[in-house]
Amino acid sequence: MGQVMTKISSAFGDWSKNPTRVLMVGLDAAGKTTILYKLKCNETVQTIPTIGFNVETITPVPGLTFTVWDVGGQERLRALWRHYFVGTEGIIFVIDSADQMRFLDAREELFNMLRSSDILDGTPLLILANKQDMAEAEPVQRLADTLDLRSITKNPWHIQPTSAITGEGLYEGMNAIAKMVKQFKKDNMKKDQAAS
Ligand SMILES: Nc1nc2c(ncn2[C@@H]2O[C@H](COP(=O)(O)OP(=O)(O)O)[C@@H](O)[C@H]2O)c(=O)[nH]1
Ligand SMILES: [Mg+2]
Repeated sequence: MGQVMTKISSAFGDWSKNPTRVLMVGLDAAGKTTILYKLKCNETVQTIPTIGFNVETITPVPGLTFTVWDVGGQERLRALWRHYFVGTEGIIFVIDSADQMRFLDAREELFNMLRSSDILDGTPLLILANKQDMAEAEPVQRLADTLDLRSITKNPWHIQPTSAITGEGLYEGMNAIAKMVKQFKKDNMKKDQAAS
């Protein structure tokens, strides 16, 4: 088992009894599939760009499931997304920090998704500013400004610089979302108790 995986197990460790579904999305080529493989076996693999609504799923530790797809274009498929939003307790939005040409596309996709239905209100959001190993990568604070993350008010969020190639930042990111998801579950439990 890879080092990243071992650390993630400790971040998400006690969740085998309390299953959690995390959605990982982003424009194509942002690095999602590479991150998945890195999380799973700490090895970098060649990936083929995903076509259409191609959903990947992995369970890196018992009880924790990542569901992954590309956003962008494919308008007619968006209606299907809702189905995956139900029961989601964490969102990871991956962005290619070196692809300046598509920052605004990424921002639009992120906000469209968050606004597409109230199902995602309150759901913790982790933004992975990926490909930070590249010379032309946008520094994370500037990327946060460009993406206008401060205008996200309905979701607790955190932005983390990463490199899926070196693995840098992946553990920190997973740790950050694990904390947010735990809090989210706690709050939901309180709400349920208050309602009953
Ligand atoms: N330099 C660099 N390349 C990356 C990184 N993450 C992914 N890539 C490369 O970017 C391309 C697209 O990655 P992929 O995981 O297929 O993106 P996806 O479409 O979001 O699943 C591949 O050639 C990866 O090797 C990274 O952190 N740094
Ligand atoms: Mg992919």
